[in-house]
Amino acid sequence: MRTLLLGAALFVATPALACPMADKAAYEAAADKVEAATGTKLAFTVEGMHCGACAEKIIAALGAVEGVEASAADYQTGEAKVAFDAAKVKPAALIKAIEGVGFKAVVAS
Ligand SMILES: [Cu+2]
Repeated sequence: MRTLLLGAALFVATPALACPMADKAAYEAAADKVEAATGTKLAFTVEGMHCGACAEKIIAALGAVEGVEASAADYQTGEAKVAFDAAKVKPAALIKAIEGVGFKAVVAS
């Protein structure tokens, strides 16, 4: 039973850990979109990301905030970048969105 559970846990964990190179490429493509966006740009240092799925969670949470134009998150460096309409959303709301899915974030200096 114990072995079976461990096997299942590894099976679930594998896809996200399968290819850090692909995750890096996905991050760079997303970061390029943030750079190309017209809005205000801000970088965050995020604590607690450990795989591509964590990064996806953060991107989804930021994307759901009204006023966010583009976002990117890299679990390998703990970095997140957001382009947003400063008239519609404040940085504190972006941090709240990241915290809402279980991560800690501070504005990167
Ligand atoms: Cu993860």
